[in-house]
Amino acid sequence: MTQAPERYMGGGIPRKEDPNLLVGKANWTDNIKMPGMLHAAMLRSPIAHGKVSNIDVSAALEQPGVAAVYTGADLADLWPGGVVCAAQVVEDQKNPFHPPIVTDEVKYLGDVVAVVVASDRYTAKDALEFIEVDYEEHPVVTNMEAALADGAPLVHEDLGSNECFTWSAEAGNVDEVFGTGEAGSGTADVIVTERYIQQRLLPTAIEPRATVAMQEPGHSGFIIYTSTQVPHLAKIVLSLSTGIPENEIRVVAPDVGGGFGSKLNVYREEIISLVLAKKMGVPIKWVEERSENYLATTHGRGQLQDIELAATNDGRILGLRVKLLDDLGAYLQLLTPVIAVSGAGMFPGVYTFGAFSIEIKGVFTNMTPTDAYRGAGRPEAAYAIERAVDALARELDMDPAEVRRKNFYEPFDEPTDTPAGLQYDSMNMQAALDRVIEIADYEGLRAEQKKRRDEGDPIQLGIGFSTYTEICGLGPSQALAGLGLGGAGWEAASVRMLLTGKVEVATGTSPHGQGHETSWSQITADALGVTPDDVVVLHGDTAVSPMGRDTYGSRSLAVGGIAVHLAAQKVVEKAKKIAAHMLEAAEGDLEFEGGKFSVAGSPDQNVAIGDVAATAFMGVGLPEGMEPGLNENMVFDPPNFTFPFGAHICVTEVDTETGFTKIRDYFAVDDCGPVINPIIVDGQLHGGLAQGIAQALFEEAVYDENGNLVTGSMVDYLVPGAPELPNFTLERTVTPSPSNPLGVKGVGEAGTIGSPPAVINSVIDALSTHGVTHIDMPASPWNVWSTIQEAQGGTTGTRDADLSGRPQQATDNVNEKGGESL
Ligand code: MCN
Repeated sequence: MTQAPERYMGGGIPRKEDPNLLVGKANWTDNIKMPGMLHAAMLRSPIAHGKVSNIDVSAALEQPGVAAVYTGADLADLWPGGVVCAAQVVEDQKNPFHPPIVTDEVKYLGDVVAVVVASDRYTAKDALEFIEVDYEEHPVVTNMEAALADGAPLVHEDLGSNECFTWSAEAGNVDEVFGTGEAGSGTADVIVTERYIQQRLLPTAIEPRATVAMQEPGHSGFIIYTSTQVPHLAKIVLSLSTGIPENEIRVVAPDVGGGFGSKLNVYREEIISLVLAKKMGVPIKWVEERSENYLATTHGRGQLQDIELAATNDGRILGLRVKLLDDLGAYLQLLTPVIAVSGAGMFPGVYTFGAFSIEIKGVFTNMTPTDAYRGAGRPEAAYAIERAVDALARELDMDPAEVRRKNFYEPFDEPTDTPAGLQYDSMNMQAALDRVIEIADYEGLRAEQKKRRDEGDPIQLGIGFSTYTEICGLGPSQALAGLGLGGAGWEAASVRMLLTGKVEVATGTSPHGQGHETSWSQITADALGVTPDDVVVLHGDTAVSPMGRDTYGSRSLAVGGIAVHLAAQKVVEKAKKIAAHMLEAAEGDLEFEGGKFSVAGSPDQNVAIGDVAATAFMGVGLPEGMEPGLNENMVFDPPNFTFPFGAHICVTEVDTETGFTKIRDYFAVDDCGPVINPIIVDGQLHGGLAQGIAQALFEEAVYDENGNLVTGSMVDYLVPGAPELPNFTLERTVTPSPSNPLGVKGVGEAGTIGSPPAVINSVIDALSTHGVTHIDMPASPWNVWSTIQEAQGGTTGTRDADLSGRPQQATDNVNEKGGESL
């Protein structure tokens, strides 16, 4: 053990994880090879809705190398629970049974109809061609408003409607503020009415999903290696699906190449692999292909947002009314119904006002199920309020920064009530906004913008703001129960100092790119007075860290990292008792610094914590009655969520002749409380911003009216790369959270939540002299160009977006007291 002279938290030590990842030594699930292992391939429905009237697998069975072919009927008894949904947002939510392999009807393109098991993946895949299936096609519905209309085709005939649930909440006197909804009929002078579309997105982790399931050697139970964010959740859910007792399932997440929320799920392919391993008695591997990933892995977003913002003539917000349609897809995955509901409380954003109401309708459609995708409900909320605040500024002819400032909370550092019934933990929006305005040279930008406008430059400059907050650090068990998730928002850690003074940390978090091995090592090193190199962090295996709630909702540091910190402190407390005994001093007289206990006033009388660990291990010379070992556990259940926040400015150059948008600069001042590792935090922000920009400018899952995914591969689905992205200018303010002893807040999703409205507000700002007040995401060149033409009364032909069967976009409709509808 080397001497630790300094504090590691706050320092940018390089990520421990990277060397293995960079030199090809990572252990991906697809690298796993087991003796006798067979490979599964799924036969997926080529239509979006229909009855399977006949299925003949005999020819496939005859193919060389094929070991088995199963239909849903063959395996139905082995998954009594089906694919599990763990969220119940209202009592009368409709929960259709979700079979891992269908038995009678397919409900979306890619639904699984049969599985082939063969000697290798290519043989299995080739054999799919020999399965004969007859379908009776049923009508398809891909548009949420159409799905709710009388006489709409029903995704689940037996449920009698495509409405899965209606969830609503209200606070303050909404009716008084809005009156009849006309400006002036209530207390509001101005009511801004907007409709926004959150287009569906296709999660594109570098590593698609993969699973190896088998009987655990030497045990009666099963081990499932799977590319997941949630091994602990998977253990429970696989048990509920299959009836295999929970204590006979061990889940291991090897190295996981990203998840972004899409691997916060337990999928049919994991269930199928497990039951095949059980039925066939051999290890079964399934690996998702890239274009299969776009059909079979949950999609993100998918909301239609109607939002009304009420304000006074001088820009003071009085109330907010939101109506949402939430596109669930054909089935409920693990958390589908709660995604929009968990974002509901974030619609008021960083603004304080009195009246708020929201209604969310979850709608079944014949498309891939939606579920968590980086931000999961909060990017949608931040986008809506940040767009609406800009619309208000436009309506009142005020500077967007001024309207925002007028409605911010005064800085606070204790929990503060919000219009949506949450308690924000701490906030200083003024500092973040001041700083971003300064580093962006806002005045200079406005001057340049004016010059370009005056000169009629075809390339116009856009300056877009976003001032956001988000709810993360999921979360207090009690609050999660209130959301319909049952509870269990804690996180666990074990910290053990070994005989040799080295340290093992077992964490219940399950990193898949976030650098927990590094961050948790820093936290532990500071607590124990060792170096991060003295610490090994174990994770992602339910046998190694049996208590865990995994990684999502930017919870890992604020809950799991705190559990590590507190467990390490318990180790120090116990070590102090032993040290006092060893030094024959009173415990109260001991000081602990730099890994040494010393007697106050006589520093030569000291003992290193490593020597204390050896004594504790040997069990000789301990205080009477003390248990041997320096090994402490902690389960931390936070009292509140954490609410990071930030102020962003996106500077775009929009070519009004071609519609091409270039992000020239992106300035972000974010506040996630004290930072454990600035390199990791910058990396999280870079990735998050890139994902938000991707939604704003590039990505959209487009379905045609027959339920075919038109953007079914990376040729059609535009994932931006480094050349499409700007250099980010990042700064931070630091406002500690009272929710945990280190004051930290999450950062894993912050960039994705803050950036889409900054980009779109910027594009609209650039085009405001062309009469543009609204544009949908993604602001592709065609979309921008045709929006300009429409704003100027021209025609544009057919827009790509019309193919999607999305609801027709209402034009902005801004009512002003005494004014006309625009
Ligand atoms: N951190 C820090 N100081 C802070 C806040 C965070 O040093 N004040 C560090 C933490 O120690 C941790 C990292 O930043 O190493 C992220 O921490 P946190 O914000 O707690 O988020 P989680 O670890 O819980 O990660 C989840 C979050 C989510 S929800 C998605 S989605 C997402 C994301 O992380 N998916 C990712 N980042 C991702 N990054 C990669 N590479 N791949 C994904 O799939």
